[in-house]
Amino acid sequence: PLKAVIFDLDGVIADTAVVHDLAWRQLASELGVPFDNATGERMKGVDRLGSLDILLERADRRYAEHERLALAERKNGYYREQIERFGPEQLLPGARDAIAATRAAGLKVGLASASRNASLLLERMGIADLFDHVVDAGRIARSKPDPEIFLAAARGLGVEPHECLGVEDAAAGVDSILAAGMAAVAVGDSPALAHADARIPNVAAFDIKHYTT
Ligand code: B16
Ligand code: MG
Repeated sequence: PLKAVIFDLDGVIADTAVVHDLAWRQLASELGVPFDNATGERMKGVDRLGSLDILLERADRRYAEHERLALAERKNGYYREQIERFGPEQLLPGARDAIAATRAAGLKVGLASASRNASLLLERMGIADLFDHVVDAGRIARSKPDPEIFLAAARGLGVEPHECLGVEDAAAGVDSILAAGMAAVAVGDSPALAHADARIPNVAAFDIKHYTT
Protein backbone atom coordinates (compact mmCIF):
# COMPACT_ATOMS: atom_id res chain seq x y z
CA PRO A 1 0.00 0.00 0.00
CA LEU A 2 1.04 3.57 -0.64
CA LYS A 3 2.51 5.24 2.45
CA ALA A 4 4.17 8.42 1.16
CA VAL A 5 4.25 10.92 -1.67
CA ILE A 6 7.54 12.62 -2.52
CA PHE A 7 7.20 15.85 -4.47
CA ASP A 8 9.73 17.65 -6.60
CA LEU A 9 9.81 21.43 -5.99
CA ASP A 10 10.69 23.51 -9.05
CA GLY A 11 8.02 23.13 -11.71
CA VAL A 12 5.70 20.99 -9.54
CA ILE A 13 5.02 23.04 -6.39
CA ALA A 14 6.76 26.35 -7.10
CA ASP A 15 6.60 28.52 -10.17
CA THR A 16 10.38 28.77 -10.39
CA ALA A 17 11.19 27.08 -13.70
CA VAL A 18 10.93 30.38 -15.57
CA VAL A 19 13.02 32.16 -12.89
CA HIS A 20 15.85 29.63 -13.28
CA ASP A 21 15.50 29.91 -17.05
CA LEU A 22 15.76 33.72 -17.06
CA ALA A 23 18.79 33.66 -14.75
CA TRP A 24 20.59 31.19 -17.03
CA ARG A 25 19.65 33.22 -20.10
CA GLN A 26 21.12 36.34 -18.53
CA LEU A 27 24.39 34.51 -17.82
CA ALA A 28 24.43 33.01 -21.34
CA SER A 29 23.99 36.41 -22.94
CA GLU A 30 26.77 37.90 -20.81
CA LEU A 31 29.07 35.10 -22.00
CA GLY A 32 27.87 35.33 -25.60
CA VAL A 33 26.77 31.69 -25.54
CA PRO A 34 23.66 30.67 -27.55
CA PHE A 35 20.72 29.49 -25.43
CA ASP A 36 17.47 28.07 -26.80
CA ASN A 37 14.34 26.47 -25.34
CA ALA A 38 15.80 22.97 -25.64
CA THR A 39 18.80 24.06 -23.55
CA GLY A 40 16.45 25.30 -20.83
CA GLU A 41 14.37 22.10 -20.94
CA ARG A 42 17.45 19.91 -20.47
CA MET A 43 18.42 21.87 -17.33
CA LYS A 44 15.19 21.02 -15.51
CA GLY A 45 15.86 18.90 -12.44
CA VAL A 46 19.62 19.08 -13.06
CA ASP A 47 21.69 20.64 -10.26
CA ARG A 48 23.42 24.01 -10.56
CA LEU A 49 26.85 22.92 -11.85
CA GLY A 50 25.30 20.28 -14.09
CA SER A 51 23.07 22.96 -15.59
CA LEU A 52 26.10 25.23 -16.12
CA ASP A 53 27.87 22.42 -17.99
CA ILE A 54 24.86 22.17 -20.32
CA LEU A 55 25.05 25.94 -20.91
CA LEU A 56 28.81 25.82 -21.57
CA GLU A 57 28.53 23.02 -24.16
CA ARG A 58 28.16 25.78 -26.74
CA ALA A 59 30.83 28.11 -25.36
CA ASP A 60 33.77 28.84 -27.64
CA ARG A 61 36.34 28.19 -24.95
CA ARG A 62 36.91 25.95 -21.95
CA TYR A 63 36.28 27.22 -18.45
CA ALA A 64 38.50 26.24 -15.53
CA GLU A 65 36.96 24.85 -12.35
CA HIS A 66 37.29 28.13 -10.42
CA GLU A 67 35.63 30.02 -13.28
CA ARG A 68 32.78 27.54 -13.40
CA LEU A 69 32.19 27.92 -9.67
CA ALA A 70 32.13 31.71 -10.05
CA LEU A 71 29.68 31.51 -12.98
CA ALA A 72 27.36 29.18 -11.03
CA GLU A 73 27.51 31.61 -8.12
CA ARG A 74 26.70 34.54 -10.43
CA LYS A 75 23.64 32.74 -11.81
CA ASN A 76 22.52 31.90 -8.27
CA GLY A 77 22.76 35.60 -7.40
CA TYR A 78 20.34 36.47 -10.22
CA TYR A 79 18.02 33.69 -9.09
CA ARG A 80 18.18 34.67 -5.40
CA GLU A 81 17.34 38.30 -6.26
CA GLN A 82 14.02 37.06 -7.62
CA ILE A 83 13.12 34.45 -5.01
CA GLU A 84 13.84 36.83 -2.13
CA ARG A 85 10.56 38.45 -3.22
CA PHE A 86 8.64 35.17 -3.33
CA GLY A 87 5.57 34.54 -1.19
CA PRO A 88 2.60 32.15 -1.26
CA GLU A 89 1.58 33.70 -4.62
CA GLN A 90 4.40 31.75 -6.28
CA LEU A 91 2.93 28.39 -5.27
CA LEU A 92 1.61 26.74 -8.40
CA PRO A 93 -2.23 26.56 -8.38
CA GLY A 94 -3.43 23.54 -6.42
CA ALA A 95 -0.03 22.75 -4.89
CA ARG A 96 -0.98 23.46 -1.28
CA ASP A 97 -4.25 21.51 -1.66
CA ALA A 98 -2.46 18.51 -3.20
CA ILE A 99 -0.04 18.35 -0.27
CA ALA A 100 -2.77 18.92 2.33
CA ALA A 101 -5.00 16.23 0.77
CA THR A 102 -2.09 13.77 0.84
CA ARG A 103 -1.58 14.44 4.55
CA ALA A 104 -5.33 14.21 5.21
CA ALA A 105 -5.32 10.77 3.55
CA GLY A 106 -2.86 9.66 6.24
CA LEU A 107 0.21 9.58 4.01
CA LYS A 108 3.60 11.08 4.69
CA VAL A 109 4.86 13.91 2.49
CA GLY A 110 8.47 14.36 1.37
CA LEU A 111 10.37 16.74 -0.86
CA ALA A 112 13.20 15.76 -3.23
CA SER A 113 14.64 18.86 -4.86
CA ALA A 114 17.86 19.40 -6.77
CA SER A 115 17.74 23.02 -5.59
CA ARG A 116 19.98 24.20 -2.77
CA ASN A 117 17.44 26.99 -2.40
CA ALA A 118 14.64 24.51 -1.59
CA SER A 119 14.33 25.25 2.14
CA LEU A 120 14.35 29.00 1.54
CA LEU A 121 11.57 28.60 -1.03
CA LEU A 122 9.43 26.43 1.27
CA GLU A 123 9.76 29.04 4.03
CA ARG A 124 8.97 31.94 1.72
CA MET A 125 5.91 30.21 0.28
CA GLY A 126 4.69 29.28 3.77
CA ILE A 127 4.59 25.49 3.29
CA ALA A 128 7.69 24.29 5.17
CA ASP A 129 5.48 22.82 7.93
CA LEU A 130 3.61 20.57 5.50
CA PHE A 131 6.63 18.32 4.82
CA ASP A 132 7.69 15.41 7.01
CA HIS A 133 11.15 15.27 5.41
CA VAL A 134 13.06 17.44 2.92
CA VAL A 135 16.09 16.34 0.88
CA ASP A 136 17.91 18.84 -1.32
CA ALA A 137 21.06 18.66 -3.42
CA GLY A 138 23.20 19.73 -0.47
CA ARG A 139 22.51 16.42 1.27
CA ILE A 140 23.30 13.98 -1.50
CA ALA A 141 26.28 13.10 -3.72
CA ARG A 142 24.65 12.11 -7.01
CA SER A 143 22.09 14.25 -8.84
CA LYS A 144 18.92 13.19 -10.60
CA PRO A 145 18.64 10.96 -12.69
CA ASP A 146 20.49 8.93 -10.04
CA PRO A 147 17.95 7.47 -7.56
CA GLU A 148 19.88 8.71 -4.49
CA ILE A 149 17.73 11.76 -3.74
CA PHE A 150 14.39 9.87 -3.81
CA LEU A 151 15.89 6.96 -1.83
CA ALA A 152 17.17 9.42 0.80
CA ALA A 153 13.70 10.97 1.00
CA ALA A 154 12.07 7.54 1.55
CA ARG A 155 14.63 6.70 4.22
CA GLY A 156 14.00 10.01 5.96
CA LEU A 157 10.26 9.33 5.92
CA GLY A 158 10.80 5.84 7.33
CA VAL A 159 9.12 4.05 4.42
CA GLU A 160 10.23 1.60 1.72
CA PRO A 161 10.73 2.89 -1.84
CA HIS A 162 7.96 0.66 -3.22
CA GLU A 163 5.56 2.34 -0.76
CA CYS A 164 6.25 5.76 -2.33
CA LEU A 165 4.92 7.75 -5.23
CA GLY A 166 7.17 10.42 -6.76
CA VAL A 167 5.84 13.50 -8.56
CA GLU A 168 8.14 15.22 -11.09
CA ASP A 169 8.13 17.66 -14.01
CA ALA A 170 11.58 16.78 -15.38
CA ALA A 171 12.76 13.77 -17.37
CA ALA A 172 15.81 13.43 -15.11
CA GLY A 173 13.45 13.41 -12.12
CA VAL A 174 11.15 10.72 -13.54
CA ASP A 175 14.24 8.60 -14.27
CA SER A 176 15.39 9.10 -10.67
CA ILE A 177 11.98 8.02 -9.25
CA LEU A 178 11.78 4.91 -11.44
CA ALA A 179 15.38 3.92 -10.68
CA ALA A 180 14.52 4.20 -6.96
CA GLY A 181 11.80 1.58 -7.47
CA MET A 182 8.92 4.00 -6.94
CA ALA A 183 5.88 4.79 -9.04
CA ALA A 184 6.23 8.03 -10.99
CA VAL A 185 3.62 10.68 -11.75
CA ALA A 186 4.81 13.14 -14.39
CA VAL A 187 3.55 16.72 -14.45
CA GLY A 188 3.37 18.40 -17.84
CA ASP A 189 3.06 17.39 -21.46
CA SER A 190 6.69 17.11 -22.54
CA PRO A 191 7.30 14.01 -24.70
CA ALA A 192 10.38 13.38 -22.52
CA LEU A 193 8.03 12.33 -19.68
CA ALA A 194 6.27 9.51 -21.55
CA HIS A 195 7.90 6.74 -19.48
CA ALA A 196 6.19 7.76 -16.21
CA ASP A 197 3.48 5.49 -14.75
CA ALA A 198 0.89 8.29 -14.87
CA ARG A 199 0.70 11.80 -16.28
CA ILE A 200 -1.17 14.88 -15.17
CA PRO A 201 -1.14 18.33 -16.81
CA ASN A 202 -0.31 20.19 -13.56
CA VAL A 203 -0.29 19.67 -9.80
CA ALA A 204 -3.90 20.92 -9.53
CA ALA A 205 -4.89 17.68 -11.24
CA PHE A 206 -3.14 15.56 -8.58
CA ASP A 207 -5.85 13.49 -6.86
CA ILE A 208 -4.47 11.33 -4.08
CA LYS A 209 -7.62 9.14 -4.11
CA HIS A 210 -6.62 8.01 -7.56
CA TYR A 211 -3.49 6.32 -6.17
CA THR A 212 -4.78 5.02 -2.85
CA THR A 213 -7.90 3.11 -3.94
P1 B16 B 1 19.70 25.71 -7.40
P2 B16 B 1 13.95 20.63 -8.69
C1 B16 B 1 16.04 22.02 -9.76
O1 B16 B 1 15.02 21.86 -8.82
C2 B16 B 1 15.62 22.80 -10.99
O2 B16 B 1 14.64 22.09 -11.73
C3 B16 B 1 16.83 23.02 -11.85
O3 B16 B 1 16.48 23.74 -13.00
C4 B16 B 1 17.89 23.78 -11.05
O4 B16 B 1 19.08 23.98 -11.81
C5 B16 B 1 18.22 22.95 -9.80
O5 B16 B 1 17.05 22.77 -9.05
C6 B16 B 1 19.28 23.60 -8.93
O6 B16 B 1 18.79 24.74 -8.30
O7 B16 B 1 20.60 26.46 -8.30
O8 B16 B 1 18.65 26.57 -6.71
O9 B16 B 1 20.45 24.84 -6.42
O10 B16 B 1 13.12 20.65 -9.92
O11 B16 B 1 14.74 19.36 -8.48
O12 B16 B 1 13.18 21.05 -7.43
MG1 MG C 1 11.39 20.10 -11.15
